[in-house]
Order: sequence, then C-alpha cells, then structure tokens
Amino acid sequence: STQGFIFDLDGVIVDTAKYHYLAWKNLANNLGFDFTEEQNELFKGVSRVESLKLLLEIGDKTISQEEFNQLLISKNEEYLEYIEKMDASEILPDVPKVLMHLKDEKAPIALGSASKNATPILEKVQLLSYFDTIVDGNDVTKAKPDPEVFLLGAQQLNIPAEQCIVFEDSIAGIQAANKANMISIGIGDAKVLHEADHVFDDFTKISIQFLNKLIAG
Ligand code: B16
Ligand code: MG
Repeated sequence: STQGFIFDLDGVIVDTAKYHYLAWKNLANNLGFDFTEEQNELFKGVSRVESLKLLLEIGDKTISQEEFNQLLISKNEEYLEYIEKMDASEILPDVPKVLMHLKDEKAPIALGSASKNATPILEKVQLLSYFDTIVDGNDVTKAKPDPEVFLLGAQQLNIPAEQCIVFEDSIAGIQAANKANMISIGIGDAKVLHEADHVFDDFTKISIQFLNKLIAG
C-alpha cells in the first residue's frame, strides 16, 4: 500500500511563524496592547480571521466589521513585505533532504496549510515542484483543528486518510491530523506537541530509516 505525505508549511518547511508574529505584534501594539511569543503559540496553524479574533480577545477590544476587515488587510500587507524578501536560505534544516528522499521513493506529497500565501512562499524558496498537490487556506472553509485541509490533501493524492502521514508544528494541526486518522508527526517542542504520535525537534532528527518505515506503512 502507498503512504501519502502531507506537510504543513509555516513552522515545518519555513519559519514564517516569526513573520506572522511580527505582523500581529505590530497590530496589537498599534491597538495599545502587547502580544507575546508565548501567546503566539496558539496562533500557529490558525487561519487569518480566527487569529485576529483571538488577538482582539487578548487585547479585550471590540471593533466594527469594517475595521476588522481593514486590520486583516494591513496585517497581510506587512506579512507580504516579509515574505517578499524570502529565499531558499530560509528553508528549515534537512527539509530538502526529506522531500528528495520521498520523491526518490515515489511517495505522493501534498501541502496542507492554513495559509492563503502558501504557493508564493513555496515559489520563493523554490520547493513548489516537490508537491503533487497544494491544499491551502484558499481551498478550505474550516480551519485547523478541523481535519478538512488534510482530508482534502489525502483525497487529492488519492490515498486513504489512514495511510497519510502529517508533519505539523502546531497544536491545532496535530489535532487536525489526529481527527483525520492520520499519523501525526510533530516538528518542535515535545511538551507543546504531546498529542502527536511522534515528535522531533526538527528534520535533522528524523533518520532515513524512520522515513523508510513510514513509506513502507
Ligand atoms: P495567511 P500553516 C498558518 O500556516 C500559520 O501557521 C498561521 O499562523 C497563519 O495565521 C495561517 O497560516 C494563515 O496564514 O495569513 O498567510 O493566510 O502553519 O497552516 O502552514
Ligand atoms: Mg504550521
């Protein structure tokens, strides 16, 4: 049986979480409150709209729908300025090695990201060609922890959900993978990602032997 591999983008392939954080922090500061890196953990994997709702809760702010939409636009404009400057040097360690190995083994690969900016980011860092399909924030209506993004990825790869392996850095993303009955592999802090089936600090800690076991199913 063939196993499918689904990669989250932000925090797994590239560290754009730092850019999201900078943009949200600026927005919070402009509204008169602070936003810490610890609070940002809960924003990882969460859609743009849901993130702004969370931020306004943190700052205890109520705003009009019009202002809400305007803030979404200005946050994204600042974020786009950061990603405009990205190149392949921002790919996280050993990601190309893992993608290359999976390709060599003919394993189907999907992207499963909440971001609406996923394709331009993959283009910027020159990894787009590794992916058989891209599922991102433009394709789904329900944000992680809902499993929609990963189920759609499996469907587009034509692989049953139970035969898919998800790499994720966020709590919401691990929960989404688990709900989809996929194997969840956390990339990051094992204490934060304790709901994952396996956790590694980063891809340098994942051996080819372990990958081959996943490929074999
Ligand atoms: P955008 P992922 C997520 O990407 C980020 O982790 C999250 O912080 C962000 O709010 C979300 O994408 C939406 O991104 O504003 O670019 O549409 O981790 O699911 O790849
Ligand atoms: Mg992520």
